[in-house]
Amino acid sequence: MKPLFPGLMLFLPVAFPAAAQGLRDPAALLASADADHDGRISRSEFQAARLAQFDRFDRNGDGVISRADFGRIVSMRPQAGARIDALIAEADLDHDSKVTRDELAHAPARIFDEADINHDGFVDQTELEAARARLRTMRGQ
Ligand SMILES: [Ca+2]
Ligand SMILES: [Ca+2]
Ligand SMILES: [Ca+2]
Repeated sequence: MKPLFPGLMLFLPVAFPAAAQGLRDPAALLASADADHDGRISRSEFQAARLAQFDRFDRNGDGVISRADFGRIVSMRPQAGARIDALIAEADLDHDSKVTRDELAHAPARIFDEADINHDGFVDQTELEAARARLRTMRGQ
């Protein structure tokens, strides 16, 4: 079955693979966030897409995202663990090592800000490509 549009894959309720994909490829999260299909991602589209992932990251369903949600992944893949820590640290506004839905909604959009090179509040296709290229460079590919 072909997905209706590639971004739909990210919103299917598949617990781990999609979450891991989002962690591995922030550009994929950005690309899938274009809810109104105008070819560019606004800050609010990005924040909505990020919030839509909350339940997927909250794997044990206790209402908060914490390390407890990623126990096995963290021990199997130290790199993923570092990314999860970074994600939690970025959104954990009251520093209790747990991210609530409200905290995620209000967390800084660092991925978005880095991608929005001309700071017009939108990530367009050129900026998205640049973000992908940067990520590839970071990974040494
Ligand atoms: Ca858009
Ligand atoms: Ca949880
Ligand atoms: Ca918190």
